[in-house]
Amino acid sequence: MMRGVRVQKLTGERRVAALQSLPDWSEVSGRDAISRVLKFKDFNVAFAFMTRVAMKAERMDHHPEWFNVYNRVDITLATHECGGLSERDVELAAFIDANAKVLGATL
Ligand code: HBI
Repeated sequence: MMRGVRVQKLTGERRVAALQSLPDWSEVSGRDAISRVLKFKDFNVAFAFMTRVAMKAERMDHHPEWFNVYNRVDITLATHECGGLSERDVELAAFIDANAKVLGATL
């Protein structure tokens, strides 16, 4: 669906506005990417969250870099084909935030 479409790297004012719309995300040092750590009640809830995000990622053809131990999920978002942040990262981050909220994430 989005495969093959040229992805524009976010720069300047558009990048600043995107980061302002995602206050729970941090810029990764040393690369143009954003990250967020989430904690859930237990592994079951964390994995339910990951399943929702995985299905969204598959629909978008846009995949998180993530790490899970028990109830914790560390997520990094970047767009490899543009070597930085794109609107795809912003869309996936907003989806992650909405689902984290529904599933009672902390941090
Ligand atoms: N996921 N985060 C991320 N960044 C990409 O550039 C990316 C992806 N998933 C699939 C994908 N690119 C494909 O479009 C290409 O690797 C073919």
